[in-house]
Parts: sequence; structure tokens; C-alpha cells
Amino acid sequence: MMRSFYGFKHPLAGVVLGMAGLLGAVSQPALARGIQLSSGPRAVAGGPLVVTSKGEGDVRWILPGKRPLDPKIFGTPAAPLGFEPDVGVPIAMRLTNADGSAWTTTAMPTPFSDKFARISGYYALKTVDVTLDDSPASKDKVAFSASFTSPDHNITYKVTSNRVVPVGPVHTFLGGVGSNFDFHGKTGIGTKLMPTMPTLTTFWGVGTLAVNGTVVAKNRLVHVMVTCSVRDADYKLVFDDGVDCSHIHTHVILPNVVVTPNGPMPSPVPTGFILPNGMEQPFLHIMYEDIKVDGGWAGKHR
Ligand SMILES: [Cu+2]
Repeated sequence: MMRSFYGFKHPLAGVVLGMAGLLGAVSQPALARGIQLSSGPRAVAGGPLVVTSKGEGDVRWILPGKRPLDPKIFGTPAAPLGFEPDVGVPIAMRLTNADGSAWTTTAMPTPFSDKFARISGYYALKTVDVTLDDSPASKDKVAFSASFTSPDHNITYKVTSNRVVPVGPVHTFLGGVGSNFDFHGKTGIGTKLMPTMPTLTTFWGVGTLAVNGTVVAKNRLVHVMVTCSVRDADYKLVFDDGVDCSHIHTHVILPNVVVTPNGPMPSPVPTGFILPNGMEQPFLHIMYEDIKVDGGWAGKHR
């Protein structure tokens, strides 16, 4: 369980934990599981589902911070839950209250915090969900582009992705694009540090990152989700009971993972953004609150 990837000695262990949980850490046994071939891709029921989405206006940069632990997902110290490898939180990475009767937060900062900075930016997304399950022959497609600034507005970022990752290294990627489904939380798909949330569309792709107009990486893992709102009026990340489907928003996440010929591997995102503790933020987690969506739930393509 305590792989070096989680390593306590790493100064950003919590961040790594969170990102590892988001995607599933990239252990060799996990990779071996992930590259098992299916006998041929099954199509999504009802035919291909096309979703387009755009966002701008209210855009927020999520800063690292400790994440409170939902007792419905993580149980109690006496009866712990949610410690599954890759998507859960190891017991040793949790803090308890004074009498030890309840979990409080993660022990280390994660990318799933309540801390944010207002920035500016936009994105445009098109997903085509053709294939239901993971398969190297998946026909799922994505076209994604996002631009945004750093919290101090001194750095500009551009992220593009036009290729899905069709097989998840640990948990399913649903062929690269998934639609109208629950993710995270209790589902086992993605980190349990995010609540269980109904999702209009999501993709996992390989993308290019440009910083101040210069391409710094062409093989970053890019994960985008259009979901019911998981933030309250104070922008705190809610537990499962607080997920609000009267508002939808978009998550753009570049975890500390690159996609190599041998599969995803841990690698900090070269954000160039220095945190108050002097360390470079090793992930990007950008929220778009003013979004438009066509297709999928909106039904325009059905
Ligand atoms: Cu996700």
C-alpha cells in the first residue's frame, strides 16, 4: 500500500496522494490490469452521444489544501472505509479529532481543497461518446481547448487535447469519454476525495500544455468533467449530501501524470506557479462556473 509514489518523505505527499487518487496511482500491477484487452468495444446504448460545452467569466484556480473526510465515504477510525488503493485515502494519511472518534481531514494538502483564486479564462469542449467500456479500439473522441491565467495573472496557460486515453490504468476511463454517469466518491472511478457527482460528460485525454505561449509538454494527462455543482455558497468542496444539480460547472484537471508509451507515469506539472511555501504547484485544477452545454442531458442531439 505504501508505495514510494505515496511516500511520506515527499514534501508534496498529500498533493501526490490526491492526484494519484484522482487517476489511480500508476503501480505496475495496476498497469498490468489496465492493459488487458477486451474482446471488442461495446457501443453506448442508444448510439453516439455528442456533447459540446463552453465556459468563461467566473473562472477559479484551486490551490492545494487539506480535504475534510466525509464519514459516508471514509467511515470512522473505529470502522474505516474508503481506503482502496489508488482511489481511496490510506488510513495513515488521515487526521482524527481530539478523542479519535472521527476523521477530520487528510494529513497533507491535496488538489481538492476549499482554497481558490479568481482568474480569467475560457474553454471549448466537444466529446463524442461512442464506446461504452475501456478498449484500445475505442471510438470515443474529444476536442478540447482551455486558456486561463495564474492567480497572480502573471502567467498564461493553454491546454489542448484531441486524443482520449482509451483504457484506464487502474479504474475504467469508459473508453476515454463517459456520459451521464456518477463519478468519484463512492463509485470507485476517480479519487474519493471528490464527492459522488452526476456527470454530463467527462474525458481522460493526452494533452499539450503551453505556459506563456511556449509548449512545455505534449504528453500531459488531461481530465475534464462537466458535473453537478460540488461547491457551496462559500465555495467549499461539499460532501455527497451537498451536491447540487441546479447548477453545473466544469472541472479541468492536469494531475501530476504524463502519458508515456509504457502508460501513465507520475510527473509534476511544470506550472511555473510558486506557492507561498516556495514550492511549484505540481497540478492544475481549474473551475469554470459560467458554462453552456448542448447535447447529452440537454437533449439537442437525441
Ligand atoms: Cu473526475
